[in-house]
Amino acid sequence: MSRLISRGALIVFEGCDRSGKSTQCKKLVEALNNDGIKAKLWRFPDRDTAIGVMISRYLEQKCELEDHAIHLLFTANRWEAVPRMMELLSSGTTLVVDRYAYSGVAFSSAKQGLDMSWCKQPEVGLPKPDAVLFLQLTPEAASERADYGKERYEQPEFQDRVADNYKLMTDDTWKMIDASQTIDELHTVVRAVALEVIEKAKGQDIGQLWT
Ligand code: T5A
Ligand code: NA
Repeated sequence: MSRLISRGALIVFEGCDRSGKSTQCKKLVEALNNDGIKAKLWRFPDRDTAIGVMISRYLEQKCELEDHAIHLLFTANRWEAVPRMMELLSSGTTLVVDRYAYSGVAFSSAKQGLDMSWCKQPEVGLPKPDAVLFLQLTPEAASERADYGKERYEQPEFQDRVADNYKLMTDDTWKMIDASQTIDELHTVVRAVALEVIEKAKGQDIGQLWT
């Protein structure tokens, strides 16, 4: 008789620029691995693929791309990762993902001429996160953190629109977390939430986003 392997959870971190996502993702994966839980860090954009290289050049303001075109590249950068993500999840590895489709929609639809429903369409059907941990920080507080303002979207007015767009996408998988806490305080909250999510995901199928 074969024993079913319980699947890993898909845990996504979202939030405005500099809210501390990458810091928390890394600490969470380390903590889970130390507890003997299989977990892997993932991030979007994945700047290492051919598509990711184009995205990175755009973000670093080294080239220009039409708004719809760059939106579709961000989406394609997620779809190209799906086979590997599904393989890992079904083999029992939890994925801790630094940004996902919500970033795609929140940032692109903050631009003139791209509406939210158009932006969502190419993301429909991606693996649905078991939880979205949203790190809440005011754009003013974010702008005081190191290296703010280097990349394309790091301007307070743009980030305000991004924050409004995020609000329109919240659902019952979202956990709002106060990101003005210290790195360690935040980690304690994040770890507790993640452990609950991982336990709950075991008995459930992976859903499809926005279907
Ligand atoms: N984007 C992304 C799209 O437009 N469409 C998409 O589909 C996707 C996926 C790059 C840009 O691309 C856009 C969104 C972005 O504008 P990125 O590579 O994730 O996306 O961006 P990064 O610049 O790497 O990350 P962020 O700016 O979002 O920062 P993080 O990850 O939120 O913050 P982090 O952890 O790097 O911390 C920032 C600084 O704050 C300190 C850290 O030490 C660091 O110096 N810090 C804290 N300070 C005080 N208290 C805390 N609790 C702190 N936590 C961290
Ligand atoms: Na980051």
